[in-house]
Amino acid sequence: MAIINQATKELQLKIVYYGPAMGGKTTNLVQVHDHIQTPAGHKGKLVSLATSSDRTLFFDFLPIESMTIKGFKTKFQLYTVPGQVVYNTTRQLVLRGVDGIVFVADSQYEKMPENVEAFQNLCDNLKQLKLDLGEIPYVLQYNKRDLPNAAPVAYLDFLLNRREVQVPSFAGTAHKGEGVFEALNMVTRLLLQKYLHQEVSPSV
Ligand SMILES: Nc1nc2c(ncn2[C@@H]2O[C@H](COP(=O)(O)OP(=O)(O)O)[C@@H](O)[C@H]2O)c(=O)[nH]1
Ligand SMILES: [Mg+2]
Repeated sequence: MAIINQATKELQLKIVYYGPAMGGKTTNLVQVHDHIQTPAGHKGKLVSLATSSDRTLFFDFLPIESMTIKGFKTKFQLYTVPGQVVYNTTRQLVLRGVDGIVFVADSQYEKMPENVEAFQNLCDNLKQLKLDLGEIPYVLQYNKRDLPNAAPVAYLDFLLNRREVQVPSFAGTAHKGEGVFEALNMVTRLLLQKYLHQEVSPSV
């Protein structure tokens, strides 16, 4: 749920990168952080909470400031979740208050069970938070397209993009920056559309 601060005229939106372990979520955030164009001083620091043995133990966080809508300065906060099943509590915590989602799938054939499981886990965790994926803007990124064992996009769509009206999906090679801003720009566009059509009401 967007955080609206009437006093500072800020609209804060939370975007969570979700997906199986090692699919490329952190790589997406690193690329965004490295290449995003923002006015000087408006790019937050990329914070990683991780241990030396497992860089996806906790989460990564990147705040970005964007345009002004209806007099409100919009701020996006980008988070990743840990992929490993044992960290489901952390995933639920990170999902709390989510506004938009980039689901990063691993295109490799052998990762399909993990992709499907992560997507199901996303739906389950949202349900626990009394949220419904049908009401949250999200996009899919089919990452690791550069690998020889990448499954066809149509197959990934068949497995993961099953809504009556398909959501936008993007081919990604995140470590080269491909498909990273395409996915982020689309989810932010969907979010801004949603809030432009909603009356911004005071909640803070
Ligand atoms: N070949 C290839 N490797 C990638 C791609 N994106 C990320 N990686 C690598 O995959 C590994 C896991 O990425 P990471 O971002 O840590 O995954 P996370 O667990 O989802 O956060 C790292 O070694 C990345 O460099 C990609 O598009 N292609
Ligand atoms: Mg990670």
